[in-house]
Amino acid sequence: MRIVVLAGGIGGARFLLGARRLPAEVTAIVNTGDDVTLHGLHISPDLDSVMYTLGGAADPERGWGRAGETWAVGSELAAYGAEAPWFSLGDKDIATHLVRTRMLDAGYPLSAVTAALCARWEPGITILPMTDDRVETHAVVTDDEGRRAIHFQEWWVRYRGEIPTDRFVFTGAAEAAPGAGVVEAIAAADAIVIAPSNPVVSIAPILAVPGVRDAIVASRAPVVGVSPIIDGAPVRGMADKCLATLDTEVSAAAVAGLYGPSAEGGLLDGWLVDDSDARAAVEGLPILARPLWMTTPEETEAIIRDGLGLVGVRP
Ligand code: GDP
Ligand code: FO1
Ligand code: CA
Repeated sequence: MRIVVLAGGIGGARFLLGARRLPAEVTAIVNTGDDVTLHGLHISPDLDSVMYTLGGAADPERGWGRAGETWAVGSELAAYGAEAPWFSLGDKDIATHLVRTRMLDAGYPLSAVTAALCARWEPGITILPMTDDRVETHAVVTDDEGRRAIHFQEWWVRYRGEIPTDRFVFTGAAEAAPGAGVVEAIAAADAIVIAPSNPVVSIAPILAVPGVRDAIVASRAPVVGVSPIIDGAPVRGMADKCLATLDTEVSAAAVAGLYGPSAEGGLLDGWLVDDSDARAAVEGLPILARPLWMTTPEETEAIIRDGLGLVGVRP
């Protein structure tokens, strides 16, 4: 059995810890809109959160970066007044970005670089960047400096989303192609699962790469999604601030509405909500309520099994 998971960073990574336990070949298609170049280094936060988490090397409290990290290089950069002092780069993490950047500069696509990095971490699943092309999420904001677009990382880390925000744009997405293996994995899937990742800045950029959404709609595999919103609130992160840019309510049903039921040209054949959202309803969409807290990989596996069951797939 082959399962494809659309995933962002920390939420996606925790979800994949459960997916990995299934008797299935799991392929994660991961958002790269968070990618940023700083100090000449190509940084891929969501790919790294997934790779480090599944490799048992992620910092458990932060959810991003490496456990047991040290910060010598970052403090030296700050002492020079180098760019983006608000973005912390750990020493161990920097080694990843050095290898990635060198391989990209040598002409390898990001997908090949990711596979090379994963050879060390043995994540137990296949990790595919959504695209090998450059796509960056930018936030269109208005403040004292007027209306301007800032990089997603500046919006997220520097401003913590606390800045009047019109919308997000996925720069480069319209010209991008699906990453190596992405369309093939979707076409060969027995089930496609949308992780409880941020719908606006983690899943939407993946779907914005031309060809990805079409491949999912064309696939014979059923699609089931898991709500990232529990009891009207994002569990962690800033999905509420992100949803506000789309004038979308912070609710499990509203996120399902963004993806849409397959019966109406959308993606979903089933949607999992938490027990606290048991009254959520979307016309034409089978919904199952059960606890959605990803407390352990075992519990997360049970969530996924229930989701697959809802769309008639038994791994
Ligand atoms: P990021 O890229 O690091 O922001 O991570 P993702 O986009 O993959 O996931 C972030 C989302 O995961 C947040 O919006 C949360 O709502 C969601 N999330 C985190 N923990 C849980 C959980 O235990 N259960 C559910 N259902 N969602 C969660
Ligand atoms: N998140 C922070 O809140 N502060 C940071 O300084 C920071 C640095 C950082 C470096 C590498 C990396 O892979 C991730 C990093 N993150 C940091 C997490 C990242 O900004 C976000 O959580 C995501 O891009 C949202 O998915
Ligand atoms: Ca992300």
